[in-house]
Amino acid sequence: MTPAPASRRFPSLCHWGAFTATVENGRLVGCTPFPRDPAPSPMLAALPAMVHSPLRITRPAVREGWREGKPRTGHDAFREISWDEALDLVAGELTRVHAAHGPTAVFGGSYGWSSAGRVHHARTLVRRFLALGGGFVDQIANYSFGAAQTLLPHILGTFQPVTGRATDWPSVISNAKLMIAFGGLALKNSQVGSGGVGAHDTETWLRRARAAGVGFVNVSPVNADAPEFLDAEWIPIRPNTDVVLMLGMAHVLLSEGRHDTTFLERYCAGFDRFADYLVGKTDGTAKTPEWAEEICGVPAQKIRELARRAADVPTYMTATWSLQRAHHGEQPYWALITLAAMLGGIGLPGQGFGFGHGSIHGPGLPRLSLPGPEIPPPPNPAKCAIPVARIADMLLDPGGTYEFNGERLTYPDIRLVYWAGGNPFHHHQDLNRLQRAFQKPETVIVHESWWTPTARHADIVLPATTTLERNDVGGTSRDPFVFAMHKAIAPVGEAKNDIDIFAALAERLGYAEAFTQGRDEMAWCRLVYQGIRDGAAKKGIDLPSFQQFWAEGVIELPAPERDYVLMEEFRADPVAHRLGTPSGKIEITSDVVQRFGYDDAPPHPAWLPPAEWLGATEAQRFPLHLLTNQPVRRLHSQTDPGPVSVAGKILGREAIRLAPDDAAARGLRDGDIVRVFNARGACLAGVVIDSGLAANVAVMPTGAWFDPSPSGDGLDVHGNPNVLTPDIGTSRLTQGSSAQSTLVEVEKFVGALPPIRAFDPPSLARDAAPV
Ligand SMILES: Nc1nc2c(c(=O)[nH]1)N[C@H]1C(S)=C(S)[C@@H](COP(=O)(O)OP(=O)(O)OC[C@H]3O[C@@H](n4cnc5c(=O)[nH]c(N)nc54)[C@H](O)[C@@H]3O)O[C@H]1N2
Ligand SMILES: Nc1nc2c(c(=O)[nH]1)N[C@H]1C(S)=C(S)[C@@H](COP(=O)(O)OP(=O)(O)OC[C@H]3O[C@@H](n4cnc5c(=O)[nH]c(N)nc54)[C@H](O)[C@@H]3O)O[C@H]1N2
Ligand SMILES: [Mo]
Repeated sequence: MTPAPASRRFPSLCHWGAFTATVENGRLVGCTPFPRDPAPSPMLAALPAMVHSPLRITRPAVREGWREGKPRTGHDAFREISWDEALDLVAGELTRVHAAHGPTAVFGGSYGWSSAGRVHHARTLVRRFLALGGGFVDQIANYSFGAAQTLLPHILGTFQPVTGRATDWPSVISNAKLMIAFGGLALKNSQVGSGGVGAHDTETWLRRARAAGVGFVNVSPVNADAPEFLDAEWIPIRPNTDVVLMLGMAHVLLSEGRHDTTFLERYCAGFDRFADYLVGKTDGTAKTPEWAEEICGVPAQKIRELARRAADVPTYMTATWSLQRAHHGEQPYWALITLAAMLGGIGLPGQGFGFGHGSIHGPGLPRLSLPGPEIPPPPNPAKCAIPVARIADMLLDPGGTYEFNGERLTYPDIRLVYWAGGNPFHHHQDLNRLQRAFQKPETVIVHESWWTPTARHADIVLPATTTLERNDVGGTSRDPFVFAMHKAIAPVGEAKNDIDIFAALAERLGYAEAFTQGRDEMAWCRLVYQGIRDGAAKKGIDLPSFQQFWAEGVIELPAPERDYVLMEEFRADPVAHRLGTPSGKIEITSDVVQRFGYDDAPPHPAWLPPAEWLGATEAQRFPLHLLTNQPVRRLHSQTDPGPVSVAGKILGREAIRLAPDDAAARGLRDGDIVRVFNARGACLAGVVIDSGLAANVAVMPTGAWFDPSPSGDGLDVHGNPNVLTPDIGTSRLTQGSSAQSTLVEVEKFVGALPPIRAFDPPSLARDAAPV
């Protein structure tokens, strides 16, 4: 009998949950979910295969053809080099570009989710490294809620309500009778929290709400956006037209005198100007339910009923972040706040509005208001940043001007791109355009653990460890747990920790001390933990010593003594707790936004048709509205080659969901491979027929690894929908991502299926012996 291999267990964490890593013979063999987690994510099962995947980058590598200026195709060959050579190359390129062009020629925004561990958070580290090295061009806001992040300060004086700071579930459960969820409450999204999740309890809270008699309404093009146990009423809506439904409801409240005039006078500014728009004084069109029905497809009678119901019973309203990830995506958010103001429940227990309940783990979770574990990067001496989603515009148009939130700005001339902890060839829109934009810089440097599409577009690739290969501390302000993440296995291949790569580069560049501050890994872990401990101490909570925390692997912060209610203090005393807006009130009309004079961002909520939607002329050529939502089987593009994600593919391609009539009209059946296309590009996908979709709506999750066809015809053979999405800002006000405003056509794919190459490592030459 052979003895069982010695098995060791380590506490660990990723964005989709906490777990115990089981290690045998130096290999990760299993992930056992955190015992306190009532609904662990199935995505945990992808980790062992991913950590030991043949797609791991095991040695530093340089792209063949880089020095000769050959285009970056995503399928180039690489040559492996030693760490010494690689670090000299990177330090040399940074020095050369800084000397010749200054810090604004280095782009280091490096957007992306990186790891749940906060010491080794790659994006934070690259910004820290570049800031201390003289500066760089950064990225501000995010793809998640970029439009809201810039808009909400004009209306509420802060964007906190969009980050997940919401009225606690217990308050909603005891007080609300109706919850209207624009974009639904899909549990697939609450698998994930940036910085990790302790207990996945969104389902628990939703079930309690249902049991307490809260009625749910799911306003979404997708029925599956509400879990069945909610018995939600489904109101199918045309994508990107929620603002129209809300305006129709607002019109009912106003014309039937059901709006709360006292609340509007005391707590809001500019309702009268909005009312003039609502009744048609300003543009000759009254925003009646009949007007709304024509545009959003929801019957006028239904709009009336919903408005009356919301006025009759205590109502809580939420919207997913996806609503604002669309052209003119500010409008549904502004309209939702306005609608809640007209209903008068803002600041009362269980009423008013919130955001993100269907987007992420955490909104509504009772949690003490404490900062999560983090080490913010130092100030950037170059003082230059672009709105995150304007990256391709920046690369393609150096010196070009653009507008953003009241400012006219100029794009810098980028020579070097540095990315660690993100995958722009997943996250950005119009990837064929991004690929053209990526030809502009002289040098692209990427730290990655796997040969992702972004690593394949780099010139110098440095292999990074995964969280299992280092010690860290993880957690988020949206969750009451803080986790110790123990190093479970040795680095795979020659992979190094991002922090050590940057320290070695800083050493070569002469600022090692500033970068490391003399700390090693465990000293950083202690520092991060101490930050949480100090924050807790200020609230009178005594947390255990680092030693004890590290040994036990987890701490749980106590539950708050009373429910948090969004804007409760403002409601109680609007003078003492005036908002950070110019009027100190909720700005239903904003004079500041009016002064900007943007025709794509008026001073109050309004219907502005997006460039692409089912009512656009474009819809004659491309008659399906494509929603690219978050994937149920992975986090964005992470673990896409792993077993959990791959099990959801159809002949290796990403799935596209089509309504039965839309499929029948094109002669398509379940399992067919189709070409999804528009004027920007095309991708392959496998058909899934779904009777729970609004008419003319197609749904494809994001994150299939970009696999451009070698013929250069703009076809992605794997099913990455970002070859189809438009690369335009939400508006000049917020310049967010407009991913959800996409029209496409679908046709049966004929001919031999092209092979998927994204899951094979690139061709790798090796001319130096491993060190
Ligand atoms: N069409 C469309 N596009 C979208 C969206 C949409 O709804 N529709 N959603 C957008 C949103 S909200 C977001 S947040 C973005 C997400 O975009 P990203 O955050 O860029 O996507 P990820 O796939 O999470 O990429 C993270 C990368 O970091 C790498 N990584 C992880 N840990 C480490 C580490 O420790 N070190 C290093 N060096 N690398 C590491 C992973 O391997 C992975 O490649 O996508 C956006 N794109
Ligand atoms: N499993 C998993 N969960 C995730 C992520 C992941 O990659 N995987 N990513 C995380 C990240 S980074 C973020 S930012 C959040 C994003 O959270 P969201 O952006 O809110 O997520 P989505 O899944 O794109 O959208 C939620 C639902 O809104 C609906 N919807 C789309 N457009 C419209 C519209 O115009 N009107 C209405 N009424 N509904 C619409 C879609 O049917 C969709 O299912 O998700 C997080 N959660
Ligand atoms: Mo996001």
